[in-house]
Amino acid sequence: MRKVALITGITGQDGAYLTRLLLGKGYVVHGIIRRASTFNTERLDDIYRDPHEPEVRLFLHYGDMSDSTVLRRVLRLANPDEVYNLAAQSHVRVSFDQPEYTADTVALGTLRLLEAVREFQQEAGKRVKFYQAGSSEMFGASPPPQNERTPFYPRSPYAVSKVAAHWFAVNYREAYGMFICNGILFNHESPLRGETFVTRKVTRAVGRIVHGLQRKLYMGNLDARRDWGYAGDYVEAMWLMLQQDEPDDYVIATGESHSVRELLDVAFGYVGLDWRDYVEQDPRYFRPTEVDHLLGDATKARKKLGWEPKVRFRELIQMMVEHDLELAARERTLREAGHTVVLPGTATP
Ligand code: NDP
Ligand code: GDR
Repeated sequence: MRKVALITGITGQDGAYLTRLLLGKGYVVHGIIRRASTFNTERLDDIYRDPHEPEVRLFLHYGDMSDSTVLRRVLRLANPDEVYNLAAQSHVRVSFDQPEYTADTVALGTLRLLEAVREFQQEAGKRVKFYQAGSSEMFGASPPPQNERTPFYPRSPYAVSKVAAHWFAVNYREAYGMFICNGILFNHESPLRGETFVTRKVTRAVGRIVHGLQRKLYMGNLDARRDWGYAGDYVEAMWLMLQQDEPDDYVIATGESHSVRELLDVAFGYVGLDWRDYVEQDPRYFRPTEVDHLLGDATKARKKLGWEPKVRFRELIQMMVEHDLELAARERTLREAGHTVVLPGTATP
């Protein structure tokens, strides 16, 4: 019998990598997607097949973390062995603009799903393993290095909501004996990273500057330090957590931190440019309360899960720059052929 997984947030960066990983392991994968007026399945398009075809193992269902009736219905329909809760309004800066919505999706959304899974387990008479996508943002102002014993000190509506989701998950594990793991993942990036997160914003700009499509890059705080890893490595840790005999919480990180300035050095340096000629600061990209330094200690994951990051910072940024150089080259070709190219995120604040 094939294992069945249900993924919320399947259209996001991690959803796309996790889906590929699970399909590769023989799983049937169900995902919840939001209805939007434009297509939002771009990251899945190359692996999605018409469900009428034989042997299809990826199924998408409309739903939203704010709608518990749909969560219940999709659980019954999918009948999963594992649930990965990745859905979130995941942008820290945006969470200051949309605090209530962020809390609804991230904190209450998790509670709705936990409650739906609890009921589903009783109805179906089976145990479902649950992964909760926690974040290093929960540590916030707690000094580095951070591990599973570091106190949470969240610094944004997003981070506060993730802390609430974390404790909902712990409480459901303790109260109902559910198999729930909190992954506390530090920043992880890839060529599929959303274009308003700092790594991708920089690598996208490098590609466009090289191809003469952009002159300036407006940024926020260049002094912040983050522990940046590769999304492909991190989704493997999610899966490993659910393959253990006992549920537990794990920090997933590389153990190396770099400043945004160093990120600029590596990304622009890769194409022989000096970022100081292009980057300007714009106050709208600063956060009312910033997280200065995140640096994870993933010793527990290494010992218990046998997990280690394979891709390091420089290699990761180079992989992203190479991808975005190619993307910009295609954009230039289209423009030169007289096509109107509308960039995703052009109107994003
Ligand atoms: P993305 O922002 O790329 O993806 C978020 C996903 O959640 C998208 O599929 C999005 O749908 C979906 N979503 C947003 N709001 C709702 C909603 N109300 N109902 C249903 N789905 C919704 O995030 P990542 O893939 O990078 O991250 C995955 C998870 O891991 C998130 O919970 C994030 O907070 C957390 N995390 C991420 C880290 C990282 O560095 N990437 C680090 C630590 C934690 P749509 O495509 O329609 O917008
Ligand atoms: P973060 O990621 O807030 O850590 O959350 P992001 O890439 O947005 O910011 C990282 C750091 O870079 C600084 N910064 C800028 N950030 C953005 N987005 N745009 C800029 O122009 C800019 N200039 C400087 C930020 O101030 C910050 O210090 C990510 C998300 O994926 C969360 O969902 C996840 O939980 C955490 O990582 C771990």
